[in-house]
Amino acid sequence: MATPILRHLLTFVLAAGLLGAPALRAEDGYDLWLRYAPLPAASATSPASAIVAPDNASDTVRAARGELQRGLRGLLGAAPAVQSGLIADAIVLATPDDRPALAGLGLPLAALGEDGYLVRRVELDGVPVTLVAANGGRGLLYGVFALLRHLQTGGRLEQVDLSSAPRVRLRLLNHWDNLDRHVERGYAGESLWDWWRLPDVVDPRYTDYARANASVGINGTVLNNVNAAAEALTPRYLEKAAALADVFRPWGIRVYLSARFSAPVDIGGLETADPLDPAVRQWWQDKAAEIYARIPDFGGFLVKANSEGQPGPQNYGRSHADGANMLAAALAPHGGVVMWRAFVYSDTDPEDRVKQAYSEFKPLDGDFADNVLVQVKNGPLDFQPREPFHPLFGAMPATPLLMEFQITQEYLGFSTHLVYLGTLWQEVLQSDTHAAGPGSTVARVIDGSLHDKPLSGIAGVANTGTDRNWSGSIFGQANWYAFGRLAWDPDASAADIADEWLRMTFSNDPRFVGAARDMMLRSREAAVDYMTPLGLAHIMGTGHHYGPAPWVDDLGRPEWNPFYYHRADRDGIGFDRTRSGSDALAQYAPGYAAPLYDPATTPEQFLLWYHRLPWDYRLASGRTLWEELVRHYDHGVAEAERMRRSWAGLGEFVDPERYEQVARYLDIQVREAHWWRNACLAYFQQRSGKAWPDGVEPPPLPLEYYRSLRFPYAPGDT
Ligand code: GCV
Repeated sequence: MATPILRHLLTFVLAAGLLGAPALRAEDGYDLWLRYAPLPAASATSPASAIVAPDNASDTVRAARGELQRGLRGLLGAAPAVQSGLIADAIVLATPDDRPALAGLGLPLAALGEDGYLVRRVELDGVPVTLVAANGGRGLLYGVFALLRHLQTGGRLEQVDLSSAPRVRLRLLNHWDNLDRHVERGYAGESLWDWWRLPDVVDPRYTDYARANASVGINGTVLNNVNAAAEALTPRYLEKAAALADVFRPWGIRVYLSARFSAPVDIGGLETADPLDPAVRQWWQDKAAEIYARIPDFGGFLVKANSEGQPGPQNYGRSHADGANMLAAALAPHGGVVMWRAFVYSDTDPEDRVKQAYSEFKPLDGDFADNVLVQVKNGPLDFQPREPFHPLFGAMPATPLLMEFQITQEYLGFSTHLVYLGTLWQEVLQSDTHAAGPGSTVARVIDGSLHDKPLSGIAGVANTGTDRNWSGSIFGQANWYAFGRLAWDPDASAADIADEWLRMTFSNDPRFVGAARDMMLRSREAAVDYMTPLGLAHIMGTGHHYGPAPWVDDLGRPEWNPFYYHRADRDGIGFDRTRSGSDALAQYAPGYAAPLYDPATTPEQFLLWYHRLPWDYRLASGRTLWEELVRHYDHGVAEAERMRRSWAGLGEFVDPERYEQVARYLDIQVREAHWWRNACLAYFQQRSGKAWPDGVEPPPLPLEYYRSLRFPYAPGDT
């Protein structure tokens, strides 16, 4: 009997043969959204006659030129030659410096800054051309990728008219990659960085990584885990990091490192890492000089300090600002920055965990040096399927706040669940902090415009690894892509991003794009519903965070336990964060918080995040809380099944290899959605003592079964 993959291949070959159409070539996902698949004859755009670029091109312009050739070769079947003389219908890459004629065109180049671009049809010295203009090499590179995206998504060369500049300065990936290649919370194989063989062996894959990042405007990468090994700062590893920096540089990507705060002791032979100790300060200054000697455009340090066991300034009775400023002083002469993480919660403080970062950092507003950004996760807990935005956004007007999103799906089913995160990030970025009145969105805090901050940044915890498809799954690539596009423009639409990713990754056929975009846009809400509906959070398995475990209540510290976050018993469920509880709401501006004090005016998506309510509490639907909880879990499962059905109808648009991988993963997702639903409902039913609502299927197995499951080899664990 034919296996599913064989069956699919057969259908494919037969269909292609019968219809006389060429079969789609098998693809393994390595090419990401940069496949440059031939444009169908009907939509083919007129070819370009040549690529015109300056003779004395920088490495970055050479990279742009090469990418344009590569892209056009794939899309149009032939790569135009590169030359320096103007000819009609050429694509011209130009900056005002190398082509003074640009000045006469009245183009709005000043508004583009260093990285913006403009692509349009113009007459240059009387010759009609497609112009890619920018103020420097990086802008040209981004312009080339924008032009290629335009063609890949069905646009025509002769109609091109694009202009864009990034709203955020630092657009970074954070790799939680250890030096032994284990990736903390990684679900796509090992670390891309082959530390052991570097710098002698420089994998060509590093260039493809840089191309992919540059194509979405990512301009920096933190190579190593925030749970940092001090060895990353030793000469041996700096040499390796320098080799990576050399590969990334032409693509506009700077290298950053996570710094372990105790490095002066761990590798420096000092007896203290006290940030006010002159010898410690000198050690970091010397270390910075050593790094810049090897990596002249080194970006700076990312630091996790006094968090989850990492050392930090508080070990010496100093503040986070003391620690950050000491490193900032070492980097400042070289132009580097410090990204100091606010992901802190104490192992002794009984305060509601989601309040602790604000309590710690808000009083430090104004104390940080100019080259420090405080890096804040999107929500106050930890990358849950849904959380409110972090109360620090808008609350530190004197400090640049750098957004930390998680691209890797630590709490969202790992790489085998299709969960498009563009919608999650958009929800956060469009949240209104009300910090300076209505319209003070998180996006405006992050891009620096709300509080007039020249330094701004967004980071995404990478989902890349050695898997051929980079992200562990094909649809996981969409999250990498969407992160980059939102980092460039935090007001971009998640739906538009999904649309363009689908077109570049699979097909421009509207029948495919419409159905697949619908899957993507519904997928995050589906995951919320089958995992943590109505504002529930952090009920995943201990340590690995795989699967449901709402029952865990016996770990050493209260906030390690899922039970801490829902507190379900006979009387009700939820965490009271109003005045009668932890009053976490007081950390938000009144314009945001006021309606949330009352459950009746709290959006249902945050109901149990802010309120503890009896099971018979009636929601707007007229259903009780218990009935609504059951309904949401059932809806999540139905949505997962719907995704699988939708994909089953899309086989004709996708090559067999990628089609099959997505299909098999959707099988896993459906199975695990059922598992989540059954395990959580079995548990909450037992806690509540409520009868199953009419027509609802009780879980097929007893609670004890779900509780007995163990996953000792789940990937990505610490
Ligand atoms: C890198 C969560 C994750 C940890 C991670 C930590 C952090 O707790 O489970 O793996 O550590 O966040 O962001 O520092």
